[in-house]
Amino acid sequence: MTASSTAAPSSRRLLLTGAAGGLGKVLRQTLKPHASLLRLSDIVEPQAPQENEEVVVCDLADKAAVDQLVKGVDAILHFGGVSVERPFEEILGPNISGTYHIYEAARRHGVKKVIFASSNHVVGFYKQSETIDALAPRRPDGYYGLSKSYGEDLATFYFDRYGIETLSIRIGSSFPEPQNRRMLCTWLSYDDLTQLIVKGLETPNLGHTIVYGMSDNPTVWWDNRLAAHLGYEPKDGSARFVDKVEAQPPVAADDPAALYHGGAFTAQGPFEEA
Ligand code: 15L
Repeated sequence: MTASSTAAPSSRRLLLTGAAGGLGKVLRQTLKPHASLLRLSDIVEPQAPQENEEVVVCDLADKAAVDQLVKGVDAILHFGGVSVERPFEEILGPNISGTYHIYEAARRHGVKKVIFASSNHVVGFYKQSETIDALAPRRPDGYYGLSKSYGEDLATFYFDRYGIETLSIRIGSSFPEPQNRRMLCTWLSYDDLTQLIVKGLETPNLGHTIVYGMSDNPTVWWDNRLAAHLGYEPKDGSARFVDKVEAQPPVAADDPAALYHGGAFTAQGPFEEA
């Protein structure tokens, strides 16, 4: 039997998928104090294991491999899969089948908590003039956003049917600093992302909670009051980057980057056969 994910970090065994990716590499460092063991997986080999780490190469599209991957952990931080807009065929295995495999393995092995790296692209087609909360109907802006939307549906289903709890973090733009005007609104610092994950691990009765992953930015399009039970208090904000970003050339008013929550993602595709 696995320990509860709300257990003290000294006895918390975490699986991090996508550990060789941009956010995965950051979380590998920042989550160290919050886990007794970090099992790090990716489709490409993550860096060699350090103390209290295990490294596993795993294709999320391989159901049997994912089943083995999940065995013996207390909670899963699911950050693996394709993280940008791509043709449906490239998204299907890692993101859609892969997330299903994660939940099935969680069910089979009695893992009761998942932190799911969802994305703002599940609501990417809202206009930047609109502010929405987690109850707003989803408006995915591409196949990537659709796969995250499906992941959120899996989270709801596996809670209702099997009691597996999930925090879906609709990550805005998690980079060292905001890279453009849109990201002044969507930016999520690495420290605030880490705080959200830890809140997700420690909050009891999570059910399926959806939270927008953003720092305390001067302008935001998302309302997190429905996730108040997490007690998330962002410590960073994009205000200190405003001057630097606004020195960039202006963006045309009809550019998707200036129109939609999802920015340029809303204008990608179609992906025709060669
Ligand atoms: C995402 O979901 C992507 O993974 C990331 O690369 C960024 O593009 C981000 O959204 C964003 O919207 O800025």
